[in-house]
Amino acid sequence: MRQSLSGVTTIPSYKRQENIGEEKRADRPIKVSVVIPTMNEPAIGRVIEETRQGLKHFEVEIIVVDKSEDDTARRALKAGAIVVHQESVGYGDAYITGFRQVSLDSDIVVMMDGDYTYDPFEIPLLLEPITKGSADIVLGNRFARIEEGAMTGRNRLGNKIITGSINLLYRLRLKDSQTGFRAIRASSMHVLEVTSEGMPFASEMIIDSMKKSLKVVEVPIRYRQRIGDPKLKAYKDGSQILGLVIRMVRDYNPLTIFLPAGALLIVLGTILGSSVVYEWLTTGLVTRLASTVLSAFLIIAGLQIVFFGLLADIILVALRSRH
Ligand SMILES: Nc1nc2c(ncn2[C@@H]2O[C@H](COP(=O)(O)OP(=O)(O)OP(=O)(O)O)[C@@H](O)[C@H]2O)c(=O)[nH]1
Ligand SMILES: [Mg+2]
Repeated sequence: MRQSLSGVTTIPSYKRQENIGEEKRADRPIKVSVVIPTMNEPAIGRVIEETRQGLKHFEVEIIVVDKSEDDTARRALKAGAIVVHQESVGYGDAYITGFRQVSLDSDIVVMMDGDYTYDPFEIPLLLEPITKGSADIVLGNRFARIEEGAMTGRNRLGNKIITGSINLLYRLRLKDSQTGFRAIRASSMHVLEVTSEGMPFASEMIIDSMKKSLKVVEVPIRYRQRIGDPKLKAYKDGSQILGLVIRMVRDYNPLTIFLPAGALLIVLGTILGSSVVYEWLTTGLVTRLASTVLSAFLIIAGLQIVFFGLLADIILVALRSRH
């Protein structure tokens, strides 16, 4: 059986709490676990203090997963967080590590950067759709209230391309797929199987949520300029994220990629070949050898791609029905 993010099996061994929000819990307040990955974050103390204040009506645990060379861990500990040292490296790996530390009686898990870009007082906005029972995963849309200079033009463009691709391929209408401010119903977190160690973690989480039929919603949030140096490497992380999205579509729904790609080649081959056929029909001659060969090649390659997609789809359906 595969391991889920929590480190327990995908079917958790303890009682799942799926009724939160649908049925108000009279016995105890809702417990929120806030997981914060940090790599040299000077604002961490302030982030932790404001998180506690912002969540004063909830039971709270704050888990900092640290990979710093400075005294971030010490400051987080002083501010009252549970601090876990990250053995490996990477944004995704930090969350996988942090999720394993979440208490078994936690109801909702919040993901937040330690750089003060997100407003901890807005955490309740993320919790509301879950407590009301209308979502399993809530994403904070930064573009709703983004401050001047909070995101570079390059990152904004990269986000648009990645979010557009995810929307197109998974039939979603997200505005900000790369947000680091999220809330997840704890029972849903245990179901997710996300393994990306780097920044693609954020995209894989959305894609896996679609596979698991979890309800994902976006809420508007504010986004401020970060305090401290950015860790995101725009080109490297951006291309890794796009690669992941394409691989996941190929593996999960191959027809989405192979059908249009094959159809495109067939259409191009047919357009090119139609002039050759027209010439042959009107004059009885075939004079353009290169066009003839290329047209035949495009049509055959297109058909092969379509058949490959169909075959891959049949194999996937058969494999899924066995699980
Ligand atoms: N533990 C750990 N934390 C990391 C790692 N990489 C990034 N982080 C933290 O993850 C959070 C997100 O990284 P950021 O650099 O803020 O990335 P971003 O939010 O996409 O970019 P900005 O808009 O510049 O903030 C921050 O709190 C970082 O300190 C890592 O390898 N390990
Ligand atoms: Mg950040």
